[in-house]
Amino acid sequence: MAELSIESMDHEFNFRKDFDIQETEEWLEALESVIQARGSERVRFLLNRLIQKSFQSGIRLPFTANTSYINTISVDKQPVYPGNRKIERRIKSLIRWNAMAMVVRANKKYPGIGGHISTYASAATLYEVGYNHFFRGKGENFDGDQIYFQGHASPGIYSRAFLEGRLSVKQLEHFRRELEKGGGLSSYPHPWLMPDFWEFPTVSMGIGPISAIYQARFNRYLQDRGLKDTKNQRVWAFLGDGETDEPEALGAIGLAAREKLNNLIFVINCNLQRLDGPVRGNGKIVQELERLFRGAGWNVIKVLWGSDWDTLLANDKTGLLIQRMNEYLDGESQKYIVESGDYVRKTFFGKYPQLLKLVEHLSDEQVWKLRLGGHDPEKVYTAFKTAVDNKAAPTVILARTIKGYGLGEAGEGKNVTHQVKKLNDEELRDFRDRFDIPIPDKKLDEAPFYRPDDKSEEIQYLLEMRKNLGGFVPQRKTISVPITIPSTHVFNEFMKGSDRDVSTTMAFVRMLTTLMKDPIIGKRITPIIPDEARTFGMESLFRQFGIYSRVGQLYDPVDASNFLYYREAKDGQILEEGITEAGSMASFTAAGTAYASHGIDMIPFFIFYSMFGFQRVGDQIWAFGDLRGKGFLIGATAGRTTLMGEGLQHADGHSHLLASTIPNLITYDPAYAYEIAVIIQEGLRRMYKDREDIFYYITVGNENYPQGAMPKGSKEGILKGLYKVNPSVSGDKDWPRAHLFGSGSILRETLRAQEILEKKYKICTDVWSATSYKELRREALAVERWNMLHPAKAPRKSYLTSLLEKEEGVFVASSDYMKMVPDQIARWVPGGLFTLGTDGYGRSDTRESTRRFFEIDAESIVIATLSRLAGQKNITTAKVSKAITDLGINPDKADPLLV
Ligand SMILES: Cc1ncc(C[n+]2csc(CCOP(=O)(O)OP(=O)(O)O)c2C)c(N)n1
Ligand SMILES: [Mg+2]
Repeated sequence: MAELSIESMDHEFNFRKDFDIQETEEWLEALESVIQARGSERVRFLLNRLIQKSFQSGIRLPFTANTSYINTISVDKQPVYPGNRKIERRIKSLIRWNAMAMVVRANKKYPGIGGHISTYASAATLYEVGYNHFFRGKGENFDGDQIYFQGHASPGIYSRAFLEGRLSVKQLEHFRRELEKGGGLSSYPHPWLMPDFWEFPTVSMGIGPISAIYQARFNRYLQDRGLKDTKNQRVWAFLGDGETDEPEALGAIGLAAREKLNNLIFVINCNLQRLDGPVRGNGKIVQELERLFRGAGWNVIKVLWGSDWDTLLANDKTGLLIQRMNEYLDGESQKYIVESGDYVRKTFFGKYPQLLKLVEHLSDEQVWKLRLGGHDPEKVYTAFKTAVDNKAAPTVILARTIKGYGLGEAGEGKNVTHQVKKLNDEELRDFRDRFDIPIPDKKLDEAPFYRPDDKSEEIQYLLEMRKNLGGFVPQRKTISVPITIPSTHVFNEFMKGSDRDVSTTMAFVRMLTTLMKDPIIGKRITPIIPDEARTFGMESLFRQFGIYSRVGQLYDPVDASNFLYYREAKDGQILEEGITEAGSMASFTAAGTAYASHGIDMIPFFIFYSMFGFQRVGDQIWAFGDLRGKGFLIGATAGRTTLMGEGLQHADGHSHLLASTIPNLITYDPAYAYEIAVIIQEGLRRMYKDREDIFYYITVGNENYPQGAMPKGSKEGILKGLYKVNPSVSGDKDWPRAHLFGSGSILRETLRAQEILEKKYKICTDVWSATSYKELRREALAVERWNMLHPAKAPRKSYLTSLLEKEEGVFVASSDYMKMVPDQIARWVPGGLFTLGTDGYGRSDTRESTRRFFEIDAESIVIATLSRLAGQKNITTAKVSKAITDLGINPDKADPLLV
């Protein structure tokens, strides 16, 4: 027998091989009588015993995590619908209309401005049942549910807010034209752009679902640590079926089940289509998702068929209708939407002639209109109600819908529907008639917005329902009472420096530990680590602060006798996420936005291998910026040559370049513990006291060296990005002059170069610590721009210009990052800046060897400096040639960028 898929195995098993129908009937009758007499618990028990017995007898049952392609909840388990179906349908129709009109009007006026009609059209019932009966708003004593709306459904969400009286016609008119006078509406959910409205950016697919999972988990963390009562808050995540192909979308579903997050509900809108075409033309996306979620341990609710199908299913005694439902492909299913009722009758029901009888009383139109589950409010309500009542696990609702529902010829179910932005007159008329919108014919071509009077039944009903549920959603509110940040003395010990060799990572960990002990902010600090604590020397935190675990520690840890044992605890403070940077970033997001989503300041520190930060989870970091998140990203084991022996997949030489792309991210590449202390202290002040919507990226290295003492008056320079850390010591005023910029551990190479330059080549050399090229550039650009726009006013001077304008000589920067990083400020440096950096893949080797390889070590800095001086005719070229020989530099070695 050829290998069979799970579905076909199922169906072979059930139907084709039944050579003793009578015996089957007897078993089924017996089962039925147990159901009647003893109930489902007993049935479960007996079936499990039978399976166990079969297994003992060597019988292997086909594995399937699937159930049949029918609704999970049977009709008899359906609760009574609590709302007024008729008014709710009217409201929904109006929302559908205005959502469509927003996109159509915008594109009529500005062709190409974009927007989506078909996504909301398919999801309208899912959202409306939620709005009228489930989504709880932020009330007096309750912070409401956290709802992740599907990004492309935004026109529908705006359209509802319009009916609720929260948005004006003008705002709707300015959908996707935010620069219009009076403002407009952003294309998708962006808290950065609409900070009082949107709470969670979701439009980069996959980010919504993973964020929602970790949000639900973080709510538990707040609860278990006694920081906030979040017991009744639920997290709803709405996503597309196509979106589930994003690794982030399903990558963390195991965690949600393991943590028994019954406060989490996924609603997957299974319209079977994505942008280009079907999600699984040759298969069944719902079944595939069911397998994955059930396998992971979720409560799966399929909402596939509307009430119209209940009678058909009840009338079918052959089992063939379910069989037909099981076997037909998504590609076929999509075709039924664009074909006629006659086609559906012939090909869907007609495949098994017995099934034709089931629909013989229905007209072709009625056959075509047999409604799907996701468009039937009763079925959707049933699923949502079951989900919120579920106590054991997270729930996923797989709701079968039609993409572009109601668009008819304009795109309903068609492959192009995702891109439909315009409707012609006839299509508008059809849409109006189908949803019964009171727009007269003569106005139709304008697709005007329509909102009934405030006193109308519809508006009254909708407002009443929202009032019952605690207020409008979405609504973003921020904290009113900020946390007090600790005073300077917490950081004092780091200002003096140390003779002992210490890495900046070790210094940072010590600082973090001190902060975690602070009586006020200590509890709010959330260290997040993706299985690298030992790499960063953070294992001491395990015992002291505990690793958060909802169940505590149910086993005796293998290292229990050690002082620093692996301690899991219910009130543990550390989020040890395991090997998932994406998951850790999602936790960082939940914590860093708690000030808005929970009204409580949390201070997350996400400490990661710097190479697996920006280039791995960069999009989530971008979303964090959009979210106005607060916190510290710590890129540890940073630098392309500072991390020894690891080589090209580990050695980060570009995270600072990637970090420079995030507008509200403040980045630093500090060399000394005191610099980190100054930066963190300032970060706490700016983010948590002054409430700036910024966050921090700080790189720390694992090279041990004596930590310098903070030079007097250097605070401003540390924060602004550049200060003179070691002026020329033995230099003579008449010697040629040079300035060396160094950052992170490469500052030490710069200091060594200074010594060589002064002692050996009589160059008067100053060394500067460049803590942040990004900060310097940002300020210089702002000043430059101001001067450009204010020609008649006295020009302003940037920090960089004021700092360097009186300095003479050449400027050379050396960095453990790509040359582009220091190059960011080159145009404001007098005479230009010559940069050494780590462009290229590099090698795994020692620090010394890789620094020579990349030409960023002291000797290379010396050559670069002399070469610049020769270029300015301050020294002879012969002197440079001699230095190349003396310092053992091979002038013909391969360019590290290319090898
Ligand atoms: C990461 C990412 N890749 C691509 C896109 C572009 N995109 C927007 S919508 C869409 C199709 C969405 O399909 P589905 O998830 O099924 O949602 P539906 O509109 O069908 O509900 C795509 C590819 C995106 N927004 N994010
Ligand atoms: Mg889809």
